[in-house]
Amino acid sequence: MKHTTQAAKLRALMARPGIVKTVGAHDALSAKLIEQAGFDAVWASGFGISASLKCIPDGSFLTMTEQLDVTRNIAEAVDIPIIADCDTGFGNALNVMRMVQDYEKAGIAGICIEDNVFPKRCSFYAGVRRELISPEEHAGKVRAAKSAQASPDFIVIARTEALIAGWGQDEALKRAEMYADAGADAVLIHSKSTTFDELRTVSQQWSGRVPLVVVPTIFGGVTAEELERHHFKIVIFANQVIRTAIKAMRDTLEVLNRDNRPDAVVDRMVKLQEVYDLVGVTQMEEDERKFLPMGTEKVTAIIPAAGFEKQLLPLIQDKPKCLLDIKGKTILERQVASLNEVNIKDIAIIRGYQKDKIALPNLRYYDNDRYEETGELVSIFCAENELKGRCLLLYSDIIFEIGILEKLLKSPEDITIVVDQAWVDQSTSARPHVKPDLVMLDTPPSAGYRFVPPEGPSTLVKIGQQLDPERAHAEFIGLTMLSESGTELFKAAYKKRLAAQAAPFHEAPSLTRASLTDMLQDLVDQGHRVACVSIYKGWMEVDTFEDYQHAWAELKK
Ligand code: SPV
Ligand code: MG
Repeated sequence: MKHTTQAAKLRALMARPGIVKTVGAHDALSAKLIEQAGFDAVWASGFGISASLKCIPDGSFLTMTEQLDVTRNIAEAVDIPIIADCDTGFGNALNVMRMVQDYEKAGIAGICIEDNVFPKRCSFYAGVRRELISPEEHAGKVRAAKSAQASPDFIVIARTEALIAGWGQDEALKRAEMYADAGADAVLIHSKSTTFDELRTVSQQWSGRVPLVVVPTIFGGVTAEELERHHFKIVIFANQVIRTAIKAMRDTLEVLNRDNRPDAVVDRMVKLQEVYDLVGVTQMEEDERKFLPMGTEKVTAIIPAAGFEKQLLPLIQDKPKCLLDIKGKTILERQVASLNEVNIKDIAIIRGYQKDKIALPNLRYYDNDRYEETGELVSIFCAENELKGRCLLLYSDIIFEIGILEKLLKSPEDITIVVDQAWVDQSTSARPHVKPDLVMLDTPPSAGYRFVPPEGPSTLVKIGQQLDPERAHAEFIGLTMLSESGTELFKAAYKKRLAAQAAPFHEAPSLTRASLTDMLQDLVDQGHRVACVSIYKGWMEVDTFEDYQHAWAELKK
């Protein structure tokens, strides 16, 4: 169990040579930073927790539950051991027993209790009443604490406030001895002197029977090395982190208030990514991929819609093809509605011909102003910023049933395209103007109306418009899904070709004029698997005037 390990870790730190460097935290985040900075242990500070949790004085105003809750958060956030500041033990010796049980269960390595009367007051508040309980009573609390711990490794530190109360070094040393007698694993003799001199003298007189703990809050000039030379075993830098945090927050607020813009404090802030790293966003993303159902993660849709196709004139005289109206809705509006229906809200579109006409809200726009002399692939890479994570590449002239999209989104493959096997059954003369993107699969489908979707996806062998129709098995419908690594692969393959600039590029005269299908063929030729999800009808494209008429006839409003 983690708490046993934590207490054992603290014991091991105390057993090794050198001083144990401990820093005060007030919450899980500050504890994490302390751990990342390389300190040995965390002090869950009563002063810091009172200030940050409720903005109240360090005066026994927090209940044990409140203090323990924060301390537990701290313990859960880090792997280094926690020493919990437990003030007076939240009551008498019996309360201390329950406290030890609860703190130990929370994974705390050790606790520290002080001999102030309850309610305690922070050692450094000047004008407050200060009384100590009798050393016998505090020794009783120490005995109670030791008797209540479950693991032998759990550490009890006894703290005396005799020097703080002005009762002198003899009283402090006497109390420390009594607490060690009672079984304390270490003693903390607290001092408010502004120099180390007082504690140096005390340490020289200390019997050494248990290790000494020191909190150099007021005599801050002393170094850990010097404390180590005087046989202190644990040093606690108790409240420097919260005090510097307060200063940083103040300074930021002052600048924000003066300049009235967030960028005015940009040099004072960590980048958002640093916060993400601190709190473990990468792990969260990994877990999402591992444990959430496929197809529910964020997908970016990219629609290349730059091209101009003469054969559609005069239909597209004054608008790009994706804005053709079919029964009161443009193709693009229909596509966006379908994408939204499967929860795809990140949609990027690449405009070119009549670009100013495309102005739907909530889309991200990219322009390919060289649309006349470039192909689809160049258009897609105009939106290269969008090519990260899972991506859906979608031709701008197709309308499809939502089920097709749902089926595609479930694909676990890196690169998946949708192919229509109905093509084999359709007479080519029915659509004489069309130049379909034909595909050949590794497993020829069962043809005709006996179509049964194959168990798993088939693998693409060949794709293109110049494929022999006799040998083709299906038609690519213009929907491509890339997984996160599929997207990286797609980008890398394109970059590789860009560097080489071989002409022709598959069916295209050059890479510049290439279609997506040329790149898909290239991926296949490079040995990558392009999976094909098969469908049977349920979609249409608008490539010709006849297609457009057909769409009007077929589509419901
Ligand atoms: C605390 O951090 O709450 C302490 C240490 O008890 S000090 O405030 O320096 O006394
Ligand atoms: Mg305290």
